[in-house]
Amino acid sequence: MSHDLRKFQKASQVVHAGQSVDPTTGSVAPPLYQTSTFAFETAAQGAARFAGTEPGFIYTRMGNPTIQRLEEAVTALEGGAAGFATSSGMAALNTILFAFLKSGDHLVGTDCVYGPSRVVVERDWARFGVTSTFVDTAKPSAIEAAIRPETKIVFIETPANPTVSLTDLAAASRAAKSAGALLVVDNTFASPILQRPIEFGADVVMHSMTKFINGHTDIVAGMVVAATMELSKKIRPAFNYLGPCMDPHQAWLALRGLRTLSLRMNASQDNAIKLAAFLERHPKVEWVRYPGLESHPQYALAQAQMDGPGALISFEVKGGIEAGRILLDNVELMTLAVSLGGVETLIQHPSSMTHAAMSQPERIKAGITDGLVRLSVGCEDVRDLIADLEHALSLV
Ligand code: LCS
Repeated sequence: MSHDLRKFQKASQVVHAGQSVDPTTGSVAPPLYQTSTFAFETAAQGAARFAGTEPGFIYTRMGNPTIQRLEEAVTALEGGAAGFATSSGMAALNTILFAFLKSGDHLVGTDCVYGPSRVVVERDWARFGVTSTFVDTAKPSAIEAAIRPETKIVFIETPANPTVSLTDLAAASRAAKSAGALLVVDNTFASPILQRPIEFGADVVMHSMTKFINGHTDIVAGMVVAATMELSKKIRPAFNYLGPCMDPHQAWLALRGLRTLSLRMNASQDNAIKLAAFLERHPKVEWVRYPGLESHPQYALAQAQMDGPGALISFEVKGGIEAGRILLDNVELMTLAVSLGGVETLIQHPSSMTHAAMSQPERIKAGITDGLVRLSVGCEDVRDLIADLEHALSLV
């Protein structure tokens, strides 16, 4: 059986969440149940499992012991009631929307979410009659103003991708609850090490586990965590019928990655704090946005709702997009690639890459300027990272 995790510190929790010694072999590492289906002992047992009157596995799309360990681990870290591991972060988001929305419903969202998270709502869910309003949720009054009688979901990302602007979780929860809507929070940037939205009233938390939770840039994965069993019961049929499940091997890798989440997050964050300060002092840098800098407009909120400012920095080089290109083309240790939250430092240009599918006016309104550069700080020695940026900036 898993330990009662709540009495332990976060670093201990990530090592032990969902972990138990295999009772048949004593294996300390989790067994990999690479199977699509599970045999029933009798026809009556199969029928009972389908009827839900007897616990047990049926078919991997609906549940698998390796995947379940990962679901239990992330659910425990988030303080939720039940989790659903998905093949990607986008699968996690679409599972939530599939579970809770129907034609005629409305969603209020953070304007600077991960580009495809917004595009799929505005373009694809719109084809099924779902309307949406994306606003600057850094202002709680903007959420209240956008809510309509038919609003069913308030969807926020905090810190947001790529601007690292924050949304007040407790205020967003109050606004959603007063309208009878669910608060859905994308917690990818913070991970449960730094922020647990359910503590502030979130109903559903989602992750792209491709990022910090797995942390090794070798799988794509997602997770949905429901705050209550009642909400979980609504997600379960959507999950079973939409079919966004992950593969057991993917779950096994994500579990292995999860064990070092606290170590990696702390190392990356320590580096990010130093890099943000370096960038802020650099004469060729126009502006820096990082929740750990006092210059961040929501520095106080970061201190109140997060256990640390994280490892994502956005900034702009003087000279805008052209200067930014020179920087991106001249880093050596850092890798020019999208994605984030891995052990290696990644640098990318959101307006031509991750957020290119948004229109330029929408990007600008959401604070994603053409020259914005996003840095996902990894676990290298910070002296090497600073030297890399120093050299690339000297060529601008
Ligand atoms: N939510 C956030 C905050 C994300 O950053 C991403 C991916 C997703 C959801 C989607 O997750 P996926 O399906 O990729 O696992 N963000 C990416 C990024 O910033 N660069 O490449 C992918």
